[in-house]
Amino acid sequence: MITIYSSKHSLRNSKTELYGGELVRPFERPERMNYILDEIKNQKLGEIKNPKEIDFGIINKIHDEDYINFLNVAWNEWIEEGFKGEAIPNIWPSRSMDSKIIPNFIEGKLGYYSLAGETSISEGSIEAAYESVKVVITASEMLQNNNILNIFSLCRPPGHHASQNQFGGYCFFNNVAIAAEHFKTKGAKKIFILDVDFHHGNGTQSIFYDRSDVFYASLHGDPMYAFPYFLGHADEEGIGTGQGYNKNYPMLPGTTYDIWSEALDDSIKKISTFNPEILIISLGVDAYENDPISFFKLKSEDFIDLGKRLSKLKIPTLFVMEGGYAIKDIGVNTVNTLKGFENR
Ligand code: SP5
Ligand code: ZN
Repeated sequence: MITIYSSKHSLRNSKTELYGGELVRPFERPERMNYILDEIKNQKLGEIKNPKEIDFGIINKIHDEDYINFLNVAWNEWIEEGFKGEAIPNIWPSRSMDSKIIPNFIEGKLGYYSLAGETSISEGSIEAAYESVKVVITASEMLQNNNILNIFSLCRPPGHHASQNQFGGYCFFNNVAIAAEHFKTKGAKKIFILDVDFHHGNGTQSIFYDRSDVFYASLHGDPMYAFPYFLGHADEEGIGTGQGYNKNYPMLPGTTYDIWSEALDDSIKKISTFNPEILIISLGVDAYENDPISFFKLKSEDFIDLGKRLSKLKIPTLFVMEGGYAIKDIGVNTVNTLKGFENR
């Protein structure tokens, strides 16, 4: 399997994450990529290629123009203000003051355009987010043009929490959503996005919630107990034309592979029935038993089985990296999934 990867992900190197009342080094850190690259070589997954230049206009099909403009200027506005730390939102248009008026001052804008406060914006963060889009579009084009059955888009930063107009959960641009839109502009009629990251992909769900051409299904920690807390319940099934094209499998703390794989098998039935031209996997490996911020109990060998089950569908598949924070094991867990898929 070919991997698309850019070393420029390292431009995203924020020093702070608001966690447990402290500012800690972010769980989502550049070294994650080293462990994955090492394991790709170790298990001889295949070639690693650089992304090509792309037309970033595709981002506008998913994200609002004012949101993109905000991301482009946020860091500069923050430092021009003389703030010493990284840009962390600290106020939101929450339920009791649900204003649609966008403030002028950077602090207000950060709150308006964020859905969580753990993701600091730092110098280079948004450049890295653009690079991540380059990676996913390059991979998508290769999958579609070269008539291959699978490809790995080693994206960083991740994307599935980013909505039309909000960042958070370590995400700025929604890479899988942009890829799905790209496939559509190139003629695909139906795309299925299966999200196996431990966290619910609230951004991806929200982007496609009213659409029947992109089916979104997610296996994740029950939002009663897990980030992003405010989306991802089982009764969220889509709206309007999109009714019936969204499927959530929230699962409880301590969930092991026997339970998790039942949800997986159900989602695989949905994929078969929907019969998409392209399958996109939001591949986070934070369902792993030793992940520091998650509560599922998947073992490294379970990821091989995950890949194997997905491969039985025989649909051209784009794997896109999302989360996974048990740093030393994320390489094994990621490549196990991909190898399991290849050795169908
Ligand atoms: C892409 C991705 O996986 N994003 C995840 C973002 C999660 N950020 C919030 C983390 C809060 C963790 N709280 C867990 C406490 C239990 N130890
Ligand atoms: Zn996650």
